[in-house]
Amino acid sequence: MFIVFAMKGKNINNFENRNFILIFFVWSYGLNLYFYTIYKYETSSMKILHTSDWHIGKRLGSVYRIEEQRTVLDEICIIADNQAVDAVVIAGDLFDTYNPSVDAVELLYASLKRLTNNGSRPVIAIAGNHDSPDRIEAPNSLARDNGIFLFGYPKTEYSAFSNELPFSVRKTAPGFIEFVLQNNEKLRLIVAPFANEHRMKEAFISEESMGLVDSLQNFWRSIAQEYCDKTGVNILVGHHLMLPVSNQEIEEPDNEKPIQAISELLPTSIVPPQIQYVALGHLHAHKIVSHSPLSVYSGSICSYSFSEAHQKKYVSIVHCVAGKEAEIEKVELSQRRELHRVTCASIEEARAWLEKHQNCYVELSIHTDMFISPVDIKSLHDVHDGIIYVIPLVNQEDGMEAEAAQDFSHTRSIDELFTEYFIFKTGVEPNQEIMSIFKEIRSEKM
Ligand SMILES: [Mn+2]
Repeated sequence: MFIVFAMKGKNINNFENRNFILIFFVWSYGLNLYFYTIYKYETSSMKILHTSDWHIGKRLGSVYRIEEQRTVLDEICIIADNQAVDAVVIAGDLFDTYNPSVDAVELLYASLKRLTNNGSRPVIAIAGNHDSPDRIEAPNSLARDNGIFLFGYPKTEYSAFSNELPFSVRKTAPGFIEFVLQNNEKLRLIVAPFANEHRMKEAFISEESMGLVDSLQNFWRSIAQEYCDKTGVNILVGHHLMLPVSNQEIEEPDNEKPIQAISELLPTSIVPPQIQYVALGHLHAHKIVSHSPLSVYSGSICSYSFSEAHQKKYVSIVHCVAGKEAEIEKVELSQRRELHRVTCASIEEARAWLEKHQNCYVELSIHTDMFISPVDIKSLHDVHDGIIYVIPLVNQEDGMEAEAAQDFSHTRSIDELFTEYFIFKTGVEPNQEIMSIFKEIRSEKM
């Protein structure tokens, strides 16, 4: 007689907290029973939530969207809890400006704190090109005791410490941190906040003759060689333009401070081979830029310009097992307001569209024979609270447009054009004083 049975469970002692499968073989020979047991450990996978480009405090036109951002960040905290992630990584552009408002700062800190789930998981955030590196790092002495780790510069280093939290920081180096999580698994992060050319040169001054791309490659490789073996999960988090060499086409977000001009494009080939996942920030659309290693822009959390209208927004849930390739699933964010770019044939058609599509932001282009009157504009705003721009498309007969353009560029003086523009914006003619200021500025420029 021969019996095999298996059981699955969890091994909990001081050293291990891993899933295992036990397989029992039982056989008999005459009256003697023999037992044979095999333990097979399954390495459990680590789950990391990757998000970026929060741009807290960003306006759309004149609309301040912090309440919408509060709702979406609340949704992200709920996703982190429901998915029971082991760590959270935020890849830059936390704020929209160097000097965010007090309520933007409050919302960032409250969200980071909630993401730690009462200090039970580390939350790691880096500065993007919209962030002031000093401002991002300022709360560090308070933040780290709550499980929050903020990196503003390429060579920021934490000192190793252990405290009341259920995870610890075991090893650190400039631009590197290793956590030992609750289940004793190791999470290593190479941390690459955005740095403009000046900051890059400052950080890598001795290697300057090599060029910044080579310097970064050498810097990351030496970290990876020293700290990133196959006994832990190895991740690089960065706010850079990073692409496979073959794919140089890139569209940076509208109204974004471009980083292509001031920082070199980084090929994914410079990522050290030990790295299993590259968590990127800067591009606002979710994008997998490479599969080897898996390199992903998680995308912004809201649509921040009309070029992002109709884009879906996500956070990434990254499944990592030490020594294996990472996998991601994306979770759509549903609580944000949609952006729409709409063209209508008339005011009536625009009003009908607006009545049907509430709770969104709209850029409305309307065909009209003349400029749209203030009364009509008000009638649109009366039925919708999310109109950001109204663009009149003045119907012209064939050929008129070209003539008008020529008229604009050749036959009219700059003072005439300014007067016309001033009337268009304010409804009144500029007085003598305004005209003389305008002339003064104009002569300075010339
Ligand atoms: Mn950015």
